[in-house]
Amino acid sequence: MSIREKILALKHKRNAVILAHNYQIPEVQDIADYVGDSLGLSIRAAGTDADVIVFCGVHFMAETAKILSPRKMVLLPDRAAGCPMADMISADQLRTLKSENPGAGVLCYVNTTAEIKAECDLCCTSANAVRMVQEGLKDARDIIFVPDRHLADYVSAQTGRSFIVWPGYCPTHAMILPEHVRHQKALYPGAAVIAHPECTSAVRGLADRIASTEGMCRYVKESGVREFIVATERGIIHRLQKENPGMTFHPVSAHAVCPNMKLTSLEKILWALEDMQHEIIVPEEVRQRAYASIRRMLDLSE
Ligand code: CIZ
Ligand code: SF4
Repeated sequence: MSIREKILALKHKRNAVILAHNYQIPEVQDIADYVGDSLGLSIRAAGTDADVIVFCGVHFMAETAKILSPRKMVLLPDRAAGCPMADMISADQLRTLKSENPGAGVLCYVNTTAEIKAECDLCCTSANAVRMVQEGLKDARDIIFVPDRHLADYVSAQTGRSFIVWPGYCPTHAMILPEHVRHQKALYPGAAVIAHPECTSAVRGLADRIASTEGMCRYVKESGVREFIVATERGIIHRLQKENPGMTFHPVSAHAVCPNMKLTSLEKILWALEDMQHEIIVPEEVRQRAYASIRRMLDLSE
């Protein structure tokens, strides 16, 4: 049996569902039941009757799935797959920031640990952050927004609100420089530049469209353009190319790679299903508070 066949047989036996983030390697995306962004995947998983969720992504994403599906077993194929941005703020640091700014509304990006979500009023993704600020926190005099200072800067420009920010950032998106965009634009003058809000403002300023990963997948279909320079983690190009075979996608830089997202392989998915590893545990008290901040976001998204 091939490794793919072994995975599919075990998946059936365990009544498991395999989720892959848009930044995963092609083989992993291709074996998944669903490919998407962190929140979309967690919502899909909660809606299935699977007993086991194999989350091919990074730790905070698997935690988000567990927060939404407490009775399902959630497995992360590589225990070391973390998100440096999510790890840039600790719950103690956030509690200190809150005590320094009493009464401020607290908004967290989905790229945070369950413990951080538990300390917040509201969660957001890069796709709905503007709406969360405009609707969810419209009455807040001050807003603490953690942990991504680039996303905060983008949302601030969109909403006209200023935030109490944390100096977190995504190392992968920070590696994308304006000269990379200019270089690719010179090579491919007919291509539209799509950039993730985790990019620096200098890079965002050169983009034709700023969007989350799911937003990018939608935009390329609607834009009427057929060639794109993609300023985010380059793994997404596999999905973009698969869904739009007639179009051309250029990574903004060969180095726009998240090493954590590349830790998952077919072998590790197989081992995860064989040994039921590595199980994500979120203490129930933390989970309930983290769930509340996600629930408020979902209620505002409807
Ligand atoms: O929420 C996600 O999945 C991330 C990290 C990026 C995005 O834009 O989808
Ligand atoms: Fe974290 Fe950036 Fe990797 Fe996403 S691409 S998991 S934000 S380090």
